[in-house]
Amino acid sequence: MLSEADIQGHVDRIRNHGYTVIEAAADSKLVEELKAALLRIEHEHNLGLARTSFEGFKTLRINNLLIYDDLFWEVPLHDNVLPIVERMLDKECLLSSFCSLVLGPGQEAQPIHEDTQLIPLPRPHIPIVLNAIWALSDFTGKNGATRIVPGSHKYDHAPEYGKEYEAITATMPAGGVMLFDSALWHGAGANVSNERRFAFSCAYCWGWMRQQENLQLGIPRETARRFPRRLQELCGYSVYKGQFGHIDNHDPIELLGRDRGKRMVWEATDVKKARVAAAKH
Ligand SMILES: O=C(O)CCC(=O)C(=O)O
Repeated sequence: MLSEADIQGHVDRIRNHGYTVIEAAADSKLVEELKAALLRIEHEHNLGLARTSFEGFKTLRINNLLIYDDLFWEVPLHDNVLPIVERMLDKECLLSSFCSLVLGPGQEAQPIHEDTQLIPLPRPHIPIVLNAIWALSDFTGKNGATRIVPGSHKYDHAPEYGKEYEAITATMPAGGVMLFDSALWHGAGANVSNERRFAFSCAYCWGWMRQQENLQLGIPRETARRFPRRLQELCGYSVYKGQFGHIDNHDPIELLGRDRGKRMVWEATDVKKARVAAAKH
């Protein structure tokens, strides 16, 4: 469990350097179980390798992970990560995407990029997406640990696609999580080892943004009904500031059988006014 000082320390490092590493965020039991679940799903669903150079021809990416195993629900909600995200964005943040990143031996280095570089905002800008790379294997210089360019989240431009940049390698033992501002220049390293590098990418964005994965349509309603409420909210069954995301003035969480959700801002304003007036009499 993170202390107040831990949370602030991580936030400061992300603001200053663009990234932080949460050592031993996940214990070894959870890491082994998550890895086993990935292997089981890969075989049960006969999932194959990615088909683009960006995603990696020798990389297994399983998108929309929450539909495959209830164990994965723990990842976006994890106590050692989510409080830092909520402090940097706010408590109405959303899960943007959640996928596996399993780099096979022989996988070439991924081009250096920003995750949000296609969004036409002038740079530098406030953090809009935070990406948590979960190491489920020891991340080493040989098996493709993520490469990062510290401080690049403050640059006024995005990297040129395919160009080589000086980068450091984010090595960490399994169980570690590197949490970074998605404007940080980064990319998976080359896997020149004989083993697969297991990882997750679990990205969060503001509640006023479009999520990278369409989780409301991609996750069957019956699956989302079984999620803990916080995960339902993270997946978009929520309204930002009582305004963005409503359905006919209702909070979409009600679609999942929950009691009345958040009031819309216009209704909440009247309720507050009435309360103040009543208190005066
Ligand atoms: O696998 C990694 O280490 C990073 C992957 C990544 O940055 C991406 O696919 O956008």
